[in-house]
Amino acid sequence: MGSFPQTPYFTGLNEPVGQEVRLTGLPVQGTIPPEVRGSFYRAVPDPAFPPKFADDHTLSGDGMVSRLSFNADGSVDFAIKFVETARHKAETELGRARFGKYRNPFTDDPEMAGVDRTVANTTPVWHAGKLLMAKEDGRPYRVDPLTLETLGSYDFGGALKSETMTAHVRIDAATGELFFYGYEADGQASTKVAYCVVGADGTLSSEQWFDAPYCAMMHDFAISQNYALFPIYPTTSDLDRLKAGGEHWHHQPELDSWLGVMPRYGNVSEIKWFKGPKGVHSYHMMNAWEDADGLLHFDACLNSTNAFAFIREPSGIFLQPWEIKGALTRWTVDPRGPAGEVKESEIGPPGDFPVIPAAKQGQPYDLGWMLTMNPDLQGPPLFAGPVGVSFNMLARLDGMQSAAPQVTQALPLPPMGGYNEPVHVPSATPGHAGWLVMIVDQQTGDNQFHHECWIVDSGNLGAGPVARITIPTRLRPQVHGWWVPQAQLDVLA
Ligand code: V55
Ligand code: FE
Repeated sequence: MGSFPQTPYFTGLNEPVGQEVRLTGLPVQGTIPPEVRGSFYRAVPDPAFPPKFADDHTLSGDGMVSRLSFNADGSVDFAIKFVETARHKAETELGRARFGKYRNPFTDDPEMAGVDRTVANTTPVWHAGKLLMAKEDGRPYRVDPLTLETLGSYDFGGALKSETMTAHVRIDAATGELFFYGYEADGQASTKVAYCVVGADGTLSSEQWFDAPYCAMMHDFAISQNYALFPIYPTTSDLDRLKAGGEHWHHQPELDSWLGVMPRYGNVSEIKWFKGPKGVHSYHMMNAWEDADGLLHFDACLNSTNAFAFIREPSGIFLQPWEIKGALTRWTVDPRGPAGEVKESEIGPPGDFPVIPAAKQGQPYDLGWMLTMNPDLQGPPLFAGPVGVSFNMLARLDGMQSAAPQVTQALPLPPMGGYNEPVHVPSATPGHAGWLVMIVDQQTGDNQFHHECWIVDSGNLGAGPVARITIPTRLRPQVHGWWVPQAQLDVLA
């Protein structure tokens, strides 16, 4: 067995851990609000074996599912376990990597042909009493939410035709329906996109396929009360490049971006494609919503190019981090009129990992939170994650329905500190905006890190965490998380 490449994607906080851990009764400082009762699930990529290619990166890591359980008696337990994907099993059998480059099956060991190569490493999705570990290049794996045992690849009881399901789903809180899509739905570099609706009971009730304007990395989408919105940014794939052993993604700054809009219960033939600016890219949307005049607003963490250097550089784009412009950006369209261009306005800071209350999904909303960089940091940031640097400031935005939302509160971290994406836990107290729960990483020395889970009053960020739970084991950066209230787990037991 070789060793891990000594690149930023495999060293420092990104150094592989690969240990399954279970810890009970974690040390708690402060007071855990009684409303924070349930489980915080996290998806953590962690390569079990050194990659076949030295230029591999953090998106290829084997999915681990982690659970922080906030128990009725105020204690907190921690567990992390590999998702036992077909790929992880095949590699564990020989004790080495058998799959090649990120999303390029033509670089795999020949005997792996036809073996599911997804690593299920991006989002733990909770819906209809099932926990699915999702990654956009394949179907999700279902895991037991209590034991974290892997139950197998999941296709909605045989109903799903698409070969892929996004890691970014949207749930309408009022109807309980799950909306998702899968892109490259019938194979590598395909333009086919499957748009799916799942009832509150978990039944896949609709799957319709359409063609994207080109094969793009469709990482996230949005719903509003009446529409489904599919953004297309010019990070593109190409079958000939894949067959030649190249990268799955190149960013093409000369191409237009697009926003596809259709009635969310309509027919895919009704999609209207609104044109956006050339070359831009977003990983995550904060929300989409309709105003009183029927205009449709689409709020995304937009960047001037793809945020990942390992996608830009093979595309021939060489930029310093400070040359990349970003802002929470609103695209407004009239979904009833002819498809034209989006109307664009900057409405917030640069950054990513937008969070809103689950109840506001697809609805007009007032509040949002996101991660950003502290412009006044007095020291080095924390080097970690796929971008290379962790976000070090949590920001709250107010007035999201206005033309000029404002950052009203912020919680910066000290030098060499970084946030993982928060989850929002609602509060039953009228007027209380709820809690944010997240892992905070702090570098304390040369290759030494301290990890805590923080609970922050989402209406009083400046006060700092109301509770800090130490996680006394080495953690790798998370991608996304999900909050499941205790009552929804109690019915399973
Ligand atoms: C992202 C993450 C992925 C992936 C594609 O954060 C995009 C964005 C963890 O895997 O495969
Ligand atoms: Fe994501």
